[in-house]
Amino acid sequence: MHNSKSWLRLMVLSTVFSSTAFAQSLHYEPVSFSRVLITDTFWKARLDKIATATIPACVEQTEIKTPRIRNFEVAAGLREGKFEGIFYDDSDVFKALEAMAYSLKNNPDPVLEKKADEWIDKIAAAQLPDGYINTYYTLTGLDKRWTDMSMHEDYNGGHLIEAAVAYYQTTGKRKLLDVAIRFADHFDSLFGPGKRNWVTGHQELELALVKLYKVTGEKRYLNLADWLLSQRGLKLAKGYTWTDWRDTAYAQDVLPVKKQREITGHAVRAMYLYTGAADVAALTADAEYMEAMKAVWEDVVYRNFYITGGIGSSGRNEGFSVDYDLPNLQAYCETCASVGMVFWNQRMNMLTGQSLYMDVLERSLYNGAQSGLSLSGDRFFYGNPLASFGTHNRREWFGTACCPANIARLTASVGDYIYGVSDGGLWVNLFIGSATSVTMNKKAVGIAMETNYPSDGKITINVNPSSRNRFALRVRIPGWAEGKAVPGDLYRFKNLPEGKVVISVNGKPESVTMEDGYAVILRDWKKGDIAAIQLPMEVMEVQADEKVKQNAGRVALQRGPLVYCVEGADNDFRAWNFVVPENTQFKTSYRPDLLGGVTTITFEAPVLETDASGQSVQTAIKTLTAIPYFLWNNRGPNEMQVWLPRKINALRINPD
Ligand code: FUB
Ligand code: ZN
Repeated sequence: MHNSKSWLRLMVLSTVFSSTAFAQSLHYEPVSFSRVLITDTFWKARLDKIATATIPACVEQTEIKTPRIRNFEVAAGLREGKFEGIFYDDSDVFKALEAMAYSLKNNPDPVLEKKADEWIDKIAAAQLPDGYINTYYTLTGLDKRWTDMSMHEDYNGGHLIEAAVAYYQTTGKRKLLDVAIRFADHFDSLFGPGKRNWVTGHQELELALVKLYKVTGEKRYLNLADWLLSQRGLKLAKGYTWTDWRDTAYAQDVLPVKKQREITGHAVRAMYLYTGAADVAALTADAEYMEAMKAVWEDVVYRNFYITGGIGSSGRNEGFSVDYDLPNLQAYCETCASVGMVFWNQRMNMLTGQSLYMDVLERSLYNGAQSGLSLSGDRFFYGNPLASFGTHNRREWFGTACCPANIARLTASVGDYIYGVSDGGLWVNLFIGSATSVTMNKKAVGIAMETNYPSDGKITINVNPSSRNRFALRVRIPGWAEGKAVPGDLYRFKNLPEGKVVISVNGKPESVTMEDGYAVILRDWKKGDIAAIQLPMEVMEVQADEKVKQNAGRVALQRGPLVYCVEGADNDFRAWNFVVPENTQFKTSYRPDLLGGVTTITFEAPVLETDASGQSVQTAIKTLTAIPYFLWNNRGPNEMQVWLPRKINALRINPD
């Protein structure tokens, strides 16, 4: 890890090498989803499901089965009625719209676009002349608006802005963007230096205002985001109405953001806060934000992080409890919190150029977040436990329905996380079959990545410059490929991988330099060059720090970026009745027939069984099958475990 001095130095250097108007402190600027076409089997299949099942499910719930769109119609005077639902329900409409915007890029669909335009017309019609937009207060009493900081008016507005920016980027249509601008201007007219204080009860507007700044170039929005951050920790928040446990730590409001060093409270609030802070830090080069976020990030990843990339172990506050308290059965791990980890870690990666943040992002993306979505695309987990007695099941929807559209918008926007561009550098952060075109040294360069990752570890990157072009291809080498399970010591691989990372160009081994976890291939690239990377895809046994009591005497399995689990559906409907002794041999095989095509891990293990009468027990050696964790519960409610017992004392024949 870098100490704080080198952290600052990195920031200064990155300022010097910045490549775009908005990248003062960034090592690279990400290539937008709107310029990346996803082509690979893993992600294309998921994007197709988002288009054909997830978004239709969100539309049906939002428009027909729940009153979310009706609230806008009533607020706009298009129908009679009153507000129904929860005060933050508007946000689900906006998040669904944002997901539609991303999805329309990879899956153009005129019918869906028409639906989005219809919603946008209703939203625009519900906006008040002064720019205010919120169906709850419009329909229950405008005299109460902006009086209670916990009532999500600004959170809803933030999601409006995110949707508007995404829809504008995909379609070029401005109508929703203009609604968002009017809302932001309305907020700006009321709050800010010399105006009223506002310590939001749910962060979100900060990161959204930065997006609005980037798309409009209007500096007021960046200043407002910075000001919102600066409001926290000053004991100004007299406007929360929440009670008892919903204290200031819950909303990360104990200390000013720049002084924060520990993770506290509600996980989604925290993730959105630090994402916004990182965005502001990137544009203002504020070293104090950076210091704070680095410390808080370490507190999350070193002590409060699940192997699945999930965070927020406690259902009590939908968030963090005490260090190393990481229960498996009761793990809360809200889908939205993993989505937020992806947001925040991308910003940290861009700010530092260090691959370890992308390693964390990849873990959360492929495991904790994707587990929130069924293979069928229309069932969702709100919490993502790491063990089950067979009582958990994904659901069609929730009263508080933040997670479905959140996983939809993240998955549909996966194109945002793959490539980055800096002066003289093309960054490859994730291994996803895709095509894009970037500008390097003022000349166009076509890029096409091909891979079956995460099923196998071979990645080829076709580089097609319009003419000979000298630049550095910077390919992230995942920590796990070099034997480091996670940054810090919370989880360790039992052994180092036997395979090595191999890099070649045009079939010949290429010598590379390593910089902060990236293999840097600097050369004169010409049309048709192919860089190939082979990552070792061995089954790795993971052990947790002994301070995680819940994982004592247990082991988890990981292959590539995927964490595995044992699910009853593959193992005589039991997942608690076996042990994994030391020196167990693991085999892998690709099963095209299973769960849409999956690489399974099989191993021989002693299994404890009862006879038919249930009165005697016996052991047998059986072949057990493990599947990627994110795929569990696609065959109904089932027993499941990620952390597998080494010893017989942790074994349960019949856990319920
Ligand atoms: O408050 C809005 C959303 O509802 C939060 O982000 C989720 O955690 C859920 O509490
Ligand atoms: Zn959620």
